[in-house]
Amino acid sequence: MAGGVFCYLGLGSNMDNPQQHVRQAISELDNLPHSQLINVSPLYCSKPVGPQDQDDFINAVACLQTKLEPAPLLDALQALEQQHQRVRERHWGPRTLDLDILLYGDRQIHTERLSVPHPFLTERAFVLVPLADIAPGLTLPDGTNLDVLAANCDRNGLAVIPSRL
Ligand code: A4P
Ligand code: MG
Repeated sequence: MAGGVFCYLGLGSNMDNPQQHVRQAISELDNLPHSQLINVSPLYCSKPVGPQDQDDFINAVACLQTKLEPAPLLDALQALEQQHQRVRERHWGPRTLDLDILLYGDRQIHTERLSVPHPFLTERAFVLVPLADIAPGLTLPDGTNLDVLAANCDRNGLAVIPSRL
């Protein structure tokens, strides 16, 4: 597949072997229709943001080039979450797989289902650091420099998981 918009997706899991959920989701993203997986950050271990009575998370960021419009892309990502038996019990609670659209090219989207760029993108080290790994020098749609945000964020114990290779 040639062409399409470069999107950045956040992956997160803190249930039932989180590394396996994230690694499997990466290969599933590679198989999405009208899309091509371009790059993936290392996996990171992060302390939960929000409720603290839950396990640490595994997080990563992937770059996908896609011809899917934002709403069909969200549908496809939510279908993948369902394949991972995701149950929505409480907001920001434990989950087997969370797939967020962080950036969709340089588009700014505000619909009932979608806020892009992701509203908490600039506040979360577990997003900023892996995003800066695979998109150094990126300028966000509001003109902010990603590298500056990533360099200055509170990492709160964020740690890279050594590659299995
Ligand atoms: N939605 C709106 N914008 C987007 C977007 N850009 N990407 C809507 C994806 N979905 C988007 O999401 C609820 C609704 O958000 C969706 O139906 C979609 O229409 P959800 O995944 O069902 O619920 P959620 O994930 O609990 O809520 P939310 O607000 O998406 O939470 P976040 O921002 O995903 O945060 N701590 C660590 N260390 N690592 C984590 O990954 N994740 C969260 C969840 C909290 N704490 C964490 C982590
Ligand atoms: Mg989510």
